[in-house]
Amino acid sequence: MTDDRTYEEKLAEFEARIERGEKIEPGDWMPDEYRRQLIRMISQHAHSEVVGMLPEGAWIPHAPSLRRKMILIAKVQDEGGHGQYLYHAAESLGVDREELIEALLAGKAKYSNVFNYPTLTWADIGMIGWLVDGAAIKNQTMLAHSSYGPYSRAMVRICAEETFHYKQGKEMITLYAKGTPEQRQMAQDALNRWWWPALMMFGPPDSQSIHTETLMRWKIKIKTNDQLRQEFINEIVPEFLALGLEIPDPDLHYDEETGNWVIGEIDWDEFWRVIRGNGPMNRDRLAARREAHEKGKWVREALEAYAQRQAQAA
Ligand code: BYC
Repeated sequence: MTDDRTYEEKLAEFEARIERGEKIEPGDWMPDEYRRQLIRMISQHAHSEVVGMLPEGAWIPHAPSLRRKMILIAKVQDEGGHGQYLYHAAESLGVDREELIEALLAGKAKYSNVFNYPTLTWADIGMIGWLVDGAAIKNQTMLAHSSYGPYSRAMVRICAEETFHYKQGKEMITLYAKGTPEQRQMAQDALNRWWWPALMMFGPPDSQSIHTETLMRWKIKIKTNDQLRQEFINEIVPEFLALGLEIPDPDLHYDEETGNWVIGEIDWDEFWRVIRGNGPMNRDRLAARREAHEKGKWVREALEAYAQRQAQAA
């Protein structure tokens, strides 16, 4: 059946559907820019999950007990699974997964700033679970209401698993903050190093954000970067303070009038440097992904050969 509607008519119907709270599904008409924005965002998100396995994965051989090792292995596996859901969600928009991965390996695709920092001590594992996954959950709970069906459904499932990650991280840091002076120092040091990169995860300030306006118009994002960052700060600051940990920000203060914890200036030069490939661990992260991709080549070839055999037999 031919569709005789003009572009303007299709756009108006598309926007009316979003306004009514309907989900847009893969076969539905959508503006090219909506598709392009989703591919950009979902693929960056998928890459973040897969690259995000590396800083924590490095500590699997050094976990201090069998219980901690099992939890960490499960968490890192979950992140790989999240990458899979998200590559699938991106593929539902007509893009090829191989192409997306090639862009990552070539250093052309972005992934979350936060995974370009090293994990120096075991407490970093707890801090990533609590602080980094906490920030991710804040953002992803919002994205679970996204207008694109496959992305919003992937977020619901991912958030459920992330909640387990968050709890194990919080349990660990709570234990260390109340533990020996060495453990307490380790927890504080981890907070000092992960605080600012975690706040940067929400993206640049609204005044410098390029995509927020378009994403919010089509309800891909429901809140701005600064709104989510502030909500997260308000939730997490009292929790760290209650444990006697110090937030590494001399300007942090509570504003009675707005009910907000107000932070000092974020070093946005550092953020842009890191996301453009010049953070402390960018080169190592991409080298590790390239090596893993190369080592997995025989598996992809075997799967391809198997699929061809099945097709011939059918
Ligand atoms: N890192 O216009 P803006 C996890 C880029 S993983 C890097 O504000 P937008 C976990 C942005 O892409 C969870 N780049 O963008 C896994 C844009 O560049 P391009 C990861 C960033 O889209 C393993 C430019 O800056 N979560 O939880 O409106 C272990 C301008 O930004 C970042 C997601 O991926 C950043 N932080 O808003 C443990 C969530 N921020 O594309 C845990 C999905 C911005 O023009 N993504 N940029 O070259 C989003 O929600 C949004 O894309 C963002 C940015 C809030 C990140």
